[in-house]
Parts: sequence; structure tokens; C-alpha cells
Amino acid sequence: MPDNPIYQILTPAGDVIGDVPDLADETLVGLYRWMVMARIFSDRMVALQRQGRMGTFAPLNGQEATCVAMAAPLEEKDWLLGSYRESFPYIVKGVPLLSQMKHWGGHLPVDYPYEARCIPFQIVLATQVLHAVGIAMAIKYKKEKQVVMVGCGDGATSEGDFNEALNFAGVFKPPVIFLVQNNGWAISVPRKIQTAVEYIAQRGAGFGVPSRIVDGNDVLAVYQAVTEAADRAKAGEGATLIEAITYRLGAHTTADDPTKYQPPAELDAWRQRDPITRYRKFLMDRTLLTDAQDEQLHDDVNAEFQAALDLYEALPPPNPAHQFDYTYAELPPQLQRQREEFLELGSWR
Ligand SMILES: Cc1ncc(C[n+]2csc(CCOP(=O)(O)OP(=O)(O)O)c2C)c(N)n1
Ligand SMILES: [Mg+2]
Repeated sequence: MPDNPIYQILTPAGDVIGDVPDLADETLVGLYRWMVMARIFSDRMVALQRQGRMGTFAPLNGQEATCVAMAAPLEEKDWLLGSYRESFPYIVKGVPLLSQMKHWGGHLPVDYPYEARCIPFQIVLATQVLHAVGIAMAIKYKKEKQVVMVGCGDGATSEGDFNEALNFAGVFKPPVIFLVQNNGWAISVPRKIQTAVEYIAQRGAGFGVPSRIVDGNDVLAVYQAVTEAADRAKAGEGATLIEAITYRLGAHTTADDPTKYQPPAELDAWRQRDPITRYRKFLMDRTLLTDAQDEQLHDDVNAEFQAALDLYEALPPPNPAHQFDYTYAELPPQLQRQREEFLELGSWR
């Protein structure tokens, strides 16, 4: 391993230390707009949950760079799979904000926008990693030029599914990118007791899957790493494992209290590496963004969120019986009892 194996284009202070990808000015500013939307989406969804207007939500504060750059380089025909922390990348890939609000709000996915090529996100850890390899195998059989991007967390890499998926991908070389958002924690379990290797990317070698480690708070580095992995996959060279090192600045979900386990000094140190501040400085240095334009951009994004929220709140509340009614053909007696008890509580909205 080299001294600093972590691929970076921008330092945490926002200075350029690597080759900036050759992207149009609008694309560079577009990445910033998505990151701002990610922060606003996360903050407002948490606030809505606290007000009883939204279901349980998993914030992504601190992970905006990876959440945007794992999806932004993908083409329309590519696929993106993930878990709850990849809810925002789905929006970048083309799933409407309203659709994600409905998912978190407990609505049935009857009108799920499959045309965006994102499978409804998984809660059972790492299951989506196997699904991704399956889709990539189908693409390979059909000799099509598409790639499957799959996101998961550091904790999910301890699941058998993650390891089985990597093994299969190493052997059969389907066009898939495994992107691990290493945010330091699996709820209250720190990364260092999740695996005995220093970097999760090191595990790729054991499966014959080329791997790299990127600064997950550097949107340009993640963008470039994903672009190169997608090019490799589409050229028939198989899978890549990318470990994006980032940090969860918020709670695991709205049902969690991270003050019980997250050391305040660690949190403070990562706050100094905020991915949005870093990229904003880069854009300002390049005269691609001014304070006034930034303010306007925030207003526009807030308005976009509000427009989707207005549509969401005009919907009839989700039917709490649905989660029981569409899982079993015949409900076992203990679930029948739970259903009755649950319906007595009424809808949470
Ligand atoms: C198979 C499985 N086991 C346990 C859980 C409970 N669980 C939900 S989230 C989580 C931690 C996941 O951590 P990580 O993979 O690092 O993702 P992060 O939440 O940090 O994005 C656990 C253990 C689950 N959802 N699925
Ligand atoms: Mg994690």
C-alpha cells in the first residue's frame, strides 16, 4: 500500500491536488446543486419526521459527495441499486423526489418509476449486492453496454451476501461497480471492529476484484473513480470495488441517538471536512459560483423540495393495513393479531 492510498482531487480545504475531470462548467455546478439538494432533502425529511409528517428516515448528512457522485456519472440505461442510505443517489439517477417521499412515508410502491432503473432500496443489508450481480450477469449475457452500480455501507460488507456477490463478480466479470460508503459506523458499531483489515477495499484482492479507495467527501474524486470503473465495466473488463471513506454526521435514522456512542471530537473533526464547503470553495476559486448565485440556488432547491412536498401532503395517508396485506397470501394467526392491534392505532399521519 502506498503511504496515502486515498485518491483525492480536492483537499479538505478545497484546494486542487489532482487532475480535475474534464467536465463542462454546467456539470461542475450541477454536482454542487445536487449536493445542496441532498443536504436540504435530508434536513427537511428529518424535520418532517419530527413533526409527525414523515415516516422513519435515514439522514445522509456528511455523505453528500458520495451520494451524488455514485449516481451522476451513470447513463440513463445504467442501473443503480442501494439501501436506505442510497435514497438520494436514486433521485440523482432519476427517481422523482415525490416517489422517495412516498417510500419513506410508507406508501405502497404501486406506481414505482422503474424506468429510472433503480430497484426499490433494500433494508435487509447487502441483499442488493447480489441483485446487482444478477442484473449485471443478464447484461453480460445480452452483450449490452450497461453498468450496474450498487451501494452499501461498511457494516453490510460483513454479510455473506456481500462476499458471495464479490466472489461471483471476480470469477464471471459482469459489468458491476460495488461502492461501499464507509461512513465509520454500522449504527453504534465502529468500522474498526467490523473488519480486521485497515481498508475495506483491501478485501477486493481476495476475490480478484480490482479495488480502490477514494476520499468520499471529495465529489470530484468519487466522480472520476466511478467514471473509470464504468468505462472498465463497459469495455468488458468486469467489476470494480470502490471504498469511499466518509462520515455520518447525522443519526443512523430518526430512531437513533448517536450522542450515546459517537465521540464528539471525532464528529467535530469530520465536520471540518464537510464535502459541500470543500466543493463550494473549488467552484468559487474557478469563478463558477458567487455568493448571490449560491443563495439563488438554495432558494430554487428549497422551492423544488416544497413543490414535491405539497404533492405528497395532498395524497391520502398510506393505509397501515397494506404492510400486512401484501406480504402473505394467508396471514399467520400471530400476524393477524398484530394487524388488528396495529389498525386500532390508526394511521400515523
Ligand atoms: C441482514 C440485516 N441485519 C441487520 C440489520 C439491522 N441493521 C440495519 S442498519 C444496520 C447497520 C448498517 O450499517 P452500514 O452497512 O455501515 O450502513 P450505514 O447505516 O452506516 O449506511 C443494521 C445492523 C438489517 N437491516 N439487515
Ligand atoms: Mg456505515
